[in-house]
Amino acid sequence: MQEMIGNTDNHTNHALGEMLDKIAEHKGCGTSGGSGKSSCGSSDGPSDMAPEVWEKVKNHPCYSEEAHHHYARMHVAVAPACNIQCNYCNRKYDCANESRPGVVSEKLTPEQAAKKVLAVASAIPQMTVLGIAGPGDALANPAKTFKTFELIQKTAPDIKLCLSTNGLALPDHVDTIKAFNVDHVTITINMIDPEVGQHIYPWVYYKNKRYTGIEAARILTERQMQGLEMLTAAGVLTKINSVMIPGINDKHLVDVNKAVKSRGAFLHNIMPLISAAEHGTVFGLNGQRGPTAQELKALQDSCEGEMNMMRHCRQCRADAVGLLGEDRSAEFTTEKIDAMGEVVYDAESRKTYQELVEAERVEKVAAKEAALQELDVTDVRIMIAVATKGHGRVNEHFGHAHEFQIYEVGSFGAKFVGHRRVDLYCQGGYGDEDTLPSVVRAINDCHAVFVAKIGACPRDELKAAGIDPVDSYADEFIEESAILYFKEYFAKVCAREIEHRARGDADIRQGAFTAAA
Ligand code: CLF
Ligand code: SF4
Repeated sequence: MQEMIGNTDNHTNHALGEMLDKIAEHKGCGTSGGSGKSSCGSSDGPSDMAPEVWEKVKNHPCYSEEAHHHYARMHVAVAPACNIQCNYCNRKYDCANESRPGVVSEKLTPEQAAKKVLAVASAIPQMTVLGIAGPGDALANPAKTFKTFELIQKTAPDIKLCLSTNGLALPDHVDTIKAFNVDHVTITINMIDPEVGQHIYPWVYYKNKRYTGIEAARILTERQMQGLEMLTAAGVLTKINSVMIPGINDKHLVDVNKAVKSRGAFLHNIMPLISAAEHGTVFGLNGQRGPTAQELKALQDSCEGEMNMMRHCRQCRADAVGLLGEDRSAEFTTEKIDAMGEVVYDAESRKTYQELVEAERVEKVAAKEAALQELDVTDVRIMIAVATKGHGRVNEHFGHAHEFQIYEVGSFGAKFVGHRRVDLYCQGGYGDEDTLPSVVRAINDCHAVFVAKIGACPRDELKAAGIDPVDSYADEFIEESAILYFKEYFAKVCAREIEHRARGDADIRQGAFTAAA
């Protein structure tokens, strides 16, 4: 049994019991050797998959967790219409299958989109993927979606093409998807049982007719499964998005996971329902809650044995630009792009920049491997929150973090397991004391928080909450730092326990002596 050590005493005590058995087994700390390394989920690297698959995912920030620290994606909002209705969607806003609810994107024509892609690609050379994810459904607007792909393929052939769909129209477009060399398709699949589906989809519009209830859900699931099988047969990588809706499909998503895996899906991304009355959705208005972070993680964990799970999704908007987790869309509004005149696409300087990124990735992996050497085999794990603005490094100040990336660390190494959004603590150069408790709450199951810099006040508050504020790894690689920290932590815990045991033995001997006397 593996245990998680958080910052609570009972967790610690329980895990230590397990750890002591390991210490006994291995005759003390530091003597056992063995790596116990594993990689899992979308953190997989080139040694975990076929070379042609690695080639497709290595620079895609959504399909490779490791790549998302280095490479960016952009969306163009060219697809306004939709052919189904989801109870978590309000058509005033972007498609909630691939975006945070309540967001409105600036709609573009394919020609405007093509110009925007060139402008962004020139300004952000690590932007490697163009996705079409709404604001409606990419394949309910096939002419606009494929026209955009055609224009990009001509002007910027090095950019990967990606699309997201609810799947209803998918079987009709697999040939075109293949013809445009679209290597990545996301299908949102929330159910495989129409009995469940009827509570999520009030209607679908199929072959010029509107269907409702169980019949609507049955048509949708049949088309989704058919489309997935066709994509797999065509060699297109598929990611399945599922929205976790407590009480409606939460338990059922385990069956969805098995069904999509058996049909060749590459990655499963279970996202939380985000539901609020002000979004004006059916679920928002009837008080349907979303899952807690713990419920989401438990479901993701339970599915992990079945297939790769994505945990770094940021539910981005239909005109998102930048690294996942950052939003640079405001820098590239239609007004600003129109004012640019002709945009020249400089493929060479993009290539040069990406070569530097690749060199940094190699350095990062080597640093991680070196840190993993001689780490004792143990089932102890801790969680660490990290403030980062990219490149896989600890390079963000505590007060400037909009989110913390969460890593689980143990003898297997450091594994990304999620992220926690927080309100900005530093406002106009001053710490916002009202915000601090909510930031601490967001990461209170973590043992430490790694930051580039932190002030005295949040440092004290974190310590009081049992979270170790660590700024000694500023600008270092995250995974290497996390492993080094874990080693130190583990050595300290072992030493303390050995001392504790020795004291316990002495007390027992003392007790025996006193009793005998
Ligand atoms: Fe966009 Fe989606 Fe392609 Fe990525 S997003 S179409 S696969 S390029 Fe990525 Fe954004 Fe999550 Fe989507 S983080 S919402 S999974
Ligand atoms: Fe809304 Fe997307 Fe569902 Fe269409 S598929 S109803 S746009 S969430």
